[in-house]
Amino acid sequence: MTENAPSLLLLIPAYNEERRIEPVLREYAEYFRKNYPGKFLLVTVLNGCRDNTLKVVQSVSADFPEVRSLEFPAPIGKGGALIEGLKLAPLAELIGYVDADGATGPKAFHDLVRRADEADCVIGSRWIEGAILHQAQTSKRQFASRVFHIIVQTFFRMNIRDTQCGAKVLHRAACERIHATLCIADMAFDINLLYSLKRAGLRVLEVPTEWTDKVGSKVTLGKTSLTMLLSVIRLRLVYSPLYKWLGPLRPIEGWLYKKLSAPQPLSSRNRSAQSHSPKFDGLGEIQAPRTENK
Ligand SMILES: Nc1nc2c(ncn2[C@@H]2O[C@H](COP(=O)(O)OP(=O)(O)O)[C@@H](O)[C@H]2O)c(=O)[nH]1
Ligand SMILES: [Mg+2]
Repeated sequence: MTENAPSLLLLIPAYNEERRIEPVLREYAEYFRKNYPGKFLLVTVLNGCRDNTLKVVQSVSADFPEVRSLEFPAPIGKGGALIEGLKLAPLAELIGYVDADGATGPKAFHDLVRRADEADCVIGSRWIEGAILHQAQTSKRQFASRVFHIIVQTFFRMNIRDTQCGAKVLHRAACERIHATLCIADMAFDINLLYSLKRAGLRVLEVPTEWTDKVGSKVTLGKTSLTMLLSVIRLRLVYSPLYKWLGPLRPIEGWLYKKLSAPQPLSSRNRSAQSHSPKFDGLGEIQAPRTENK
């Protein structure tokens, strides 16, 4: 990495993370201060937290001004939070995200950033040679994620071994090019992002990463898996010629997400509604995403 390292915006979606997030933010801020020669900004994207996550983030911001927060009152989900966070893309040349629990450490994330000039988007992978995995997931969870992987490969043919690793980094131009196609608000957001990149003809590079499973996961096997399944089926249909005939089924879709207590996918109607007055602790008004392609 040269002195002219690209400016970097790191997003951390967080929901009720008061117990896990503080050491992660401090570790990232310290690491990137010491080891990253370019500009670095870390924005946590919170929504509907019922605990003190915001206060915890603010206490870290007091020590590290490069740590900021964006807060939405509505339950917009991890995907919804990232869709909003990615609107900050004009602030940096590279935009990435990781989980709030530190499953991807700062060095592992930096390793993805170092490879950024090889692709439009670089993603951490736990399932290719060279990955280091400190796995503590139950066998049920491992089984569910393998089944999900097979479904995703069958539907989307992306040939990506690990779509769900929470660490990804993309170039601003790639982000701006696909942003309008992002709509999945739940944990299947990553599929939406990767498939949009593929459809836009952009290159995704999978890089082996180091990953440590953490306790306190927000994933509940039943509801989260069903929601993700519903979202990938929906996404597949959105891109099929059948979609225009499925209008009458839309209320059922809405009902299913409601039953699963899951955030609704964004339509062109609620895309703008969702953006209502987020609180941004930091750089003033959020700039709208630029839509022009580079
Ligand atoms: N903003 C936001 N973040 C969420 C939501 N649900 C989960 N997350 C975040 O998504 C990330 C991944 O969640 P986690 O529980 O670690 O999932 P796991 O690692 O797959 O077990 C964490 O940073 C969570 O705080 C949500 O509804 N809103
Ligand atoms: Mg996690």
